[in-house]
This record gives sequence, structure tokens and C-alpha cells, in this order.
Amino acid sequence: MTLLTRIRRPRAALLGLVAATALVATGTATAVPDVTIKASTLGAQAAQSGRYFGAAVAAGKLGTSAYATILDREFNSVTPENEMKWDTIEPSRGSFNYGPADQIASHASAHGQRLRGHTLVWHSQLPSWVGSITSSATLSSVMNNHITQVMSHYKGRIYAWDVVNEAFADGTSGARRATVFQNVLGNGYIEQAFRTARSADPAAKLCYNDYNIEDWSAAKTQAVYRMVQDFKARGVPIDCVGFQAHFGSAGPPSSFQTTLSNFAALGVDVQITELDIATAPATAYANTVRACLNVSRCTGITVWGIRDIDSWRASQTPLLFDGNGNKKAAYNAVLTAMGGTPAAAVARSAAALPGSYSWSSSGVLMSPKSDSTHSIAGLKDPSVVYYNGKYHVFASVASSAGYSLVYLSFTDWSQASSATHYYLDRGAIGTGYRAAPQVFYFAPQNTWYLVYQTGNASFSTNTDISNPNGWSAPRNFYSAMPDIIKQNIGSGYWVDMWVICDSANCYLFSSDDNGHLYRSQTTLAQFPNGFTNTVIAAQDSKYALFEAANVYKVQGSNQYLLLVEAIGSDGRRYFRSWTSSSIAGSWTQLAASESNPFARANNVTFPAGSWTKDISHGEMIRAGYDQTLTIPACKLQYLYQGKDPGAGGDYNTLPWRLGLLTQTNSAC
Ligand code: G2I
Repeated sequence: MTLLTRIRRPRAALLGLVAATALVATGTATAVPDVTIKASTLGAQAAQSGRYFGAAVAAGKLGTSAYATILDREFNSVTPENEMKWDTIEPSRGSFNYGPADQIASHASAHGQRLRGHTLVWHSQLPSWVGSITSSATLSSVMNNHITQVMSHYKGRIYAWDVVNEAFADGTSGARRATVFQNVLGNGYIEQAFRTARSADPAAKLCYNDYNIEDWSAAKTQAVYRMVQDFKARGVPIDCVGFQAHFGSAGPPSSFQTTLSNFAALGVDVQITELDIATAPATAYANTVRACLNVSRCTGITVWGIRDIDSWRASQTPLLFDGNGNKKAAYNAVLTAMGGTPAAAVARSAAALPGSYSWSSSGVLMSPKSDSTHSIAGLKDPSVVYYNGKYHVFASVASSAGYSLVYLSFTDWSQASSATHYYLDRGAIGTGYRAAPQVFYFAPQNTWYLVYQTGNASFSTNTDISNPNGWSAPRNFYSAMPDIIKQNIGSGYWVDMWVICDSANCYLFSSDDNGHLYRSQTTLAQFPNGFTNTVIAAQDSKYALFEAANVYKVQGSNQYLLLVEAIGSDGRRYFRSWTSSSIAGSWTQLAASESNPFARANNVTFPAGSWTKDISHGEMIRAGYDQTLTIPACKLQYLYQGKDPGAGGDYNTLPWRLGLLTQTNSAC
């Protein structure tokens, strides 16, 4: 394998490390303190369980800074309140007006928010030219065309569509509502709408959405349930049911959770799509949120507006923020019900991000698992996200034959050692030099990215992080090594590519094992293309700024944290740290020396036995999983590679294992 020459290698000799003694398995899997991450915003906290927290948004208010500030701080999903409705989007036959909805779509994409489409077929806000059609052939083609045109326009940008809205009658009849669609097309129109929608955008989730279907015993609920049951039985495409949840001050009916779980048991996702509660009692909100959290297929919650003055029922002050944009009691109740913590506490702790660190390490949590075609010496360079109730770990596997990638997942750290290792070279990622992975969800494209080194900076994408066979073939970020790297790399290696995005741009960092940290930039909209203008983001002597750089956003603050792996005077790996107020800014030392390191053997205790003296290439446990790489400000955890201190020999065959550091001097 020719590329092997580019892989970092024989530094053992170079650094005068002690020759290998017998390999001693000093570490065994040990219990690790379970640190629950507490976020301070609704979206970030919902993301902890793989859910979203959204709001209905009006295009005309995006320019109001009080409004947009709350939207972008708190919400990671957006539903256009009126802009995608038929009367706005196709006011006359065949003439489409996407302007207002496009404004919301671009805002969502620029801020990493998911988009829910609302709504394609609805009797209200329906232009009169549709309402007056009496020919079923005409209405059928008009409806199909509307669905196809609108969904095609937003294809790839919409997470879930309310395909049909409010098609059932109020009251106790359980009948269909007498709309023009029902009257002219008959009972088959909902099925027709869903089938047309599936062909228009096969990747979007297709939802039926309605109100007053939260009480399990209500006739309307039962009627919708029977329809979904019938659709699932006959293979009519339906993926989700939206419960609008426009509640009176008493909040949800006591059977709401039962209703959600009964629908979910039919094999659809359920979502709370338009939540508002008259006078916004804290308990009523908390009960609603809990009903969703208790149902694993309840994938997200949307409130129907941001501030009370934005609500369609403003006089009932039903939302989470008052007219001045202040958080109401209901806000804190919702955040707390999701396991989050009010911002003030996090802001204090962020301000107090300490200037020195102490850690407790687990024993070895993960070791290589060789199989018939992979004889692995080291498990290295872990990347990790917590998503949908699981840790997902990607890592390099090293052997004398070179480097490739492995994936494993588990529900908690005590299960890590028994997880199955999936070798990614079995899929489209292919064999050959692939190392140092970094995983994140790129929300604007609803896609997972795996970034890794191949000699170039490469990536693969996947819509399902839990499917190791779903990764695409490698593509390169650069057409060739940028000139500035060629000019500075000396005899080093181009390694450890790292992507992080803010609300406007994405940045690609890399190291050269020669004292330089490089940074390239593109816009969020252009990502993964357009990485140009590569600059030196930081430099020091070779071993003081070696490799494995990480850049994170610190939650609840305007701070970014940079970690770079260094090689100490004892030849052992350790981490130095810096902070900056922007990703492209200049970095100020935080804990950056051997005596005051970010993480080094001298500030780590090993209750399970000192299995390593190296604290080497790894990643923080994040507060979320998206491209912002947000980490909590408190109780930091770092998944790292370490090795038997006595081991030596060829760099590629060193016995690297993975362990977890937990911060012990957190002020919060
Ligand atoms: O009615 C509450 C919601 C029930 N479920 C479906 C949702 O789509 C619906 O949303 C509301 C919007 O919040 C209102 O903003 O739908 C209403 C229309 O049925 C919207 O009201 C309309 C007014 O009727 C129009 O006069 C006004 O021009 O809002 C328009 C834009 O402000």
C-alpha cells in the first residue's frame, strides 16, 4: 500500500521510547460515572434524546431581531406558519409563489434548523379557484400537481411534510370532514395524496396532521387511528402522525401518552406539531412534553409561535415567551422536563470554564476485535456522538497492513467492550488508507458526515448513522494539498481533518505533524464544497503543536475551545488547550503547558489502574451531534486513546485502546 508512507509512523525511535516489554492488559472495563448532559436551550436539550424542538415561524418576522434571536437560540426545527399553504403558494392555477416560504427555508438552512412542511392538502386557506372545482378529474390533477410541484421545489430540504391536514370532522361522528376534496374526490383522496407525495420526495417523512385527536377515547382520534391502521395494512405510504395539541388551560387529556404510543405501535412516528396551551400553565406544558419523551417514536415537538404576541390566539398568552421575548414559567418547566437546565446556571459555569483541569480515567473501555480479514493491533482516534439513545463510535484500526475504519454503538459505557465492531472497508468506503474519523450530523442537509484522512481530506455521507453499510464512497474536500501546507509540512504528514460550522460558515482544520494547524473555510450553504483560502490557524514547535486538533463550541457561551495533541518532554502524548470567541479568531492559551495541561498523565487519576501514560487522539463527548460540535460547559468527558506504557516498536502496531476521562474539577 503506497499510501502507507504518508501515515504517521516511526516516532517511537525518534522519541527514544522504551522498547516493548510484554504486553500487559492492565485495564479492564469499569463503570464510568454516568454524566447526563444538561443543555440550556430547548433544541439542544431535545437533541440529547435525538428529538427536535421547533417553532412555527412567520417569514415577515425574521427581520425582527428579538424574534430571530430567540428562534435561532432555542429552536432546531421550523414550520412555516402560513407560507406553504395553498393560498400563498399557488394562488392561481399553475402559478407558484415560493418567495415567503423560501425565506424561511433559507433561514432554517443557514441556522442548522430542520424544516417541517405545512401543509399540502387542507380545506382552509385554500384559494377559491380550488374550492370551486366540481370535476373530479380536474381536482385530482390539480391536487397531484400541487403536491408534486411544491414537494419537488423543496426536495431534500424538508424533513417531514404535513401531506393532509384536518381531514376529519369534529364531534362524535368519526366522519370525514366535508371538504371540496372529500366531496369531489371521495374517500380515496387522502391515499392518493400520500402516494403522490411519496413519488415526489421519497426521502421526506409523510405525515397526517390534525387537532382534537389527543384524547384516545375521542371518536375523531379513533377514526384517524383506523385510517392509519388501514394505510399501514395496505402499504399506503405514511410515516408519521402530527398531533396539533392546541390545548385549553387544563393541558393535554390524561390519555395523551396512550394515544401517542398506540399510534406509534402502528409503525409510524408521532410528533407534537402545533403546541400551545391557553395561559401556558407550567404543569400543563411539562405534562405534554413528558408524554412525548415517554414514547420513543415521538420524534419532536413544535410550538405554534415564539412569543405570545406571535400566536394566532395571542389574547390567551399560550406560548413559552412573553411579548417582550422573556422566558415564561412554562419555558423553564419544558426545559426541565426534558432534563435541561436554565441558561443562567450554564452561563455562569461557562464563564468559569476553568484554567486548569483534573480528570478521572476509566480503565480500557474498548479494545480491537480482529476478525478473519482484519488483524488489528490498535484501536485509535475515536469520534463519538450520542444520538437516539446510543453512543456511536467511529475509530481507526491500525495494523502492520495499514489503517482503516471501524464503527460500534452501545447504550452506555459499561456496554462498550461487548459492542460489535463493523469494519467500514466492507462498504463503499472501501479498503486502503482511511484514518482519524470525525462524525457529525450536518443539519442543513439532514445527513451524517464522516470526515477522515486518506492522504487527502475525505468524507462519506449516510442518512442513517446506525447503518455501517450506508456510507458513501470517499470524496475529497480538496483537489490537491493546498499550497500553504506543501510549503510548511516539511517531513511531516497531513493528518487529522476536522470540520466545525457556525451559523454562516464551515471550517476544515488539519495538522502537519510539523507544528502547524491549518484552517480552510467555506459557507454553510456550499459545504462540503468550496474549501479554499487555507491559512495557518496556529503554530508552535513541532512537538508542542503536533496533531489531533479538536475545535468545539462551548454551550451557553460565545467561546470556542481548541485542543491540540502535543508530545511531552517524557515522550508521552498530552493535550494543550486554547479558547477563542470565533472559530477563525486568534487563540488564547487556557491550560496549555506540561505542568498545567488540558489532559496529561499528571492531571489524571486512574482508579481502575494506570493503564496508560499517553493521553492521545480523541474527542470530547458533545452536548449535541450536529455540525456546531457543541460541548457542555460542565463535567467534561473526553474519549481518548492510551496504551500500555511498556509497549514499543513500529508505530502502526502499537496496542492503542480507548478510555474515557471525566472531569473532576467541574464547578457545576
Ligand atoms: O388555526 C391554528 C392552526 C390550526 N392547524 C393548522 C394551522 O395551519 C393553523 O395555523 C393558523 C395560523 O397560525 C394563522 O396565522 O392558521 C390560520 C388560518 O387558518 C392563520 O391565520 C391566518 C389568518 O386567518 C389570515 O387572515 C392571515 O392573513 O393568518 C394569516 C397571516 O397572518
